[in-house]
Amino acid sequence: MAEMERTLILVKPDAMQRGLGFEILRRREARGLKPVGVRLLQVDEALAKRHYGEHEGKPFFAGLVDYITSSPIIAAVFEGPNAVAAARQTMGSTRPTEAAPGTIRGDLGVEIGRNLVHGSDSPASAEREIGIFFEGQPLAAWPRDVDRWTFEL
Ligand code: D4T
Repeated sequence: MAEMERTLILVKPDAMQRGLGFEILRRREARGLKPVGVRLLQVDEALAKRHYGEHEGKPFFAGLVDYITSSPIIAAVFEGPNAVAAARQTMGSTRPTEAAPGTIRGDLGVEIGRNLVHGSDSPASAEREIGIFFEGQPLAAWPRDVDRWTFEL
């Protein structure tokens, strides 16, 4: 079996406003990834800047902070073999018009600044981002009866 990983998913404000929040989580769960943490929260400016720190100074940064703080979001942690790559693939390219059909962004989005969802881009980013969004909150390590039918255990 491939390395077991955890990844952070954010359902962004546009997806929440459009009633797509649980559809976006459902696609991860249906793929076989196991939810081990879920929160609904309002991101404030400080949290947005912590999460998107690598983009500070770029022309789209102010819009990005306004966007991510504009409505509540869902932060979720999913676990599985190759969870980071699987979640990124299910999400599609950052620019929705370049995202493959069948992906969340390819099926549901048109604008890069309204691209519905975030997923960690590496196991190291996932660890950092889970630390930001689930600080002090234990994740659930739970055995799922279908795990052996989904993962090569
Ligand atoms: P996130 O981080 O939101 O999951 O998106 P990606 O990992 O797919 O893409 P990213 O880090 O390169 O970009 C972060 C975020 O900034 C927005 N953005 C990006 C934008 O509004 N205009 C731009 O030109 C770029 C490059 C979209 C995602």
